[in-house]
Amino acid sequence: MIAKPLIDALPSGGCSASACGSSAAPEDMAPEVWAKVKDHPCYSEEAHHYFARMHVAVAPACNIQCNYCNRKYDCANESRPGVVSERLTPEQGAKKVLAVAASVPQLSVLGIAGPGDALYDWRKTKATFAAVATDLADIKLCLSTNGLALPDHVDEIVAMNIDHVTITINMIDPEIGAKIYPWIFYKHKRFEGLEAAKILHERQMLGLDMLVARGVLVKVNSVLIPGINDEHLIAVNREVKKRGAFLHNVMPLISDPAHGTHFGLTGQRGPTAEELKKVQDACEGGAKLMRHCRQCRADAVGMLGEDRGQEFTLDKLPETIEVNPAKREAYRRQIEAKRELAAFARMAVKPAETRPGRVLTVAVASKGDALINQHFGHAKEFLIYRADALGVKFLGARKIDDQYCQGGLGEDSSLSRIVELIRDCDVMLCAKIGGCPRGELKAAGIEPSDAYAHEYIAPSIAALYAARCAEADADA
Ligand code: CLF
Ligand code: SF4
Repeated sequence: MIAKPLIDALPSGGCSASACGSSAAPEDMAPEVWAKVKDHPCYSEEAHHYFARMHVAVAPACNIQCNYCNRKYDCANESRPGVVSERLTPEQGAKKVLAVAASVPQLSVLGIAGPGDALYDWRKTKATFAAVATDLADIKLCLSTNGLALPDHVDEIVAMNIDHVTITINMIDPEIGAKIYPWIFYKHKRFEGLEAAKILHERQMLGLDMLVARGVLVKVNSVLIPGINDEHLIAVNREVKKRGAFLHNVMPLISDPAHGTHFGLTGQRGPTAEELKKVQDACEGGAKLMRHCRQCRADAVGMLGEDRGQEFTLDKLPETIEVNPAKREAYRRQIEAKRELAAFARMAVKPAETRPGRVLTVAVASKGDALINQHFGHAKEFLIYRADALGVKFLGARKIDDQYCQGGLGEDSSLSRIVELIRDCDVMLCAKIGGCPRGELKAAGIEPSDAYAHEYIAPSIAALYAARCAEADADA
């Protein structure tokens, strides 16, 4: 539903179709790969505008120790450290998935990411997946592992149709690994230091090779630990690309003494946003980067920017749950129609005209469907895009801790934090904004605009970029 005036306004400069949402749009990949990722919100940036995932914490045991983990909490490799989820039996986990599927039509993926290691605790992971696969054929199964036990389970992973596996790979040099992993437990024996890191590295590489050979899509998560593996992650990126990984997700270490981890207690800090971006940018050209990860809660339910876990705790699950497959199917058809329109909007953008050196950084308030459709005051996150002569590129999401509008009133302290959050942006696009925040943003040098309300994100930014270039040309 891209507006005609917007298409007309589209630039001779702007975004090339392949650059808009480039990392995951259908026009950018082989049809068989697109078929696998098109409804996985983590494996496709495009899909994350439409589909939701959930985690169930059914696998508590772990076979290694990471210096950024405290076992009191869930596996920090795929969930925000310091968040404890409700531990579930496989039966409870499967029941919870049914309950979510019955009321969240966007739900397309069940991920098991702990609270320990999904493969070390394979019996429980498998029982949960088996129950869900029987009841809900339209749910994709996804798991995350540290990789140590992975080579032992590849056959079963393939047999169970699990075609998305994440391996956390923080190093390919065991000397660096020894600074991250104090010990591992392997073949009924505890190994420490360099020996432990060597075994872990070999098992991770073997597991990655085996999955790729069997056609499973592998995402690699790497925790960026300043001073330990920051430079090294570029070599990790190149190595996992060489071995066929589909996606590389460089995540910032979250380190807080209150979490009681080794790193938290010894003062190891996490990276700044600039340091993270620097490493991500340096990795460009290698394995494709995931930039839309939200470092989920361990009991995450909903779209990636959402936390609906508290709506589905065990005590809130109904006795009997009925999932209506026809209703879910109808919803998917609606989504397909929306994405066709979004794809049309991307295709409508004409190739870029070179405007060397001109860059526009844009913050967008969106509540999904790839549209600029969120009010400024209700935004819980901003999507950050960069437009330049090469096109429009998604850079990542920034979370707003306290939304501006609370109980119908604007909150001044939240406003100043929001302004700080997007201070490096030139423009903020949203569906609607009031006078007070508009003034504050302007005073900070950020142009607020609701001129593209309910339009598609990428083509709107392309049009805006072109308009800015034209203005600059006229002034020159
Ligand atoms: Fe969960 Fe991970 Fe599967 Fe996604 S999360 S197991 S691949 S279904 Fe996604 Fe969350 Fe980032 Fe993980 S946004 S933390 S990458
Ligand atoms: Fe913790 Fe996960 Fe590392 Fe195990 S693999 S120690 S649960 S972060």
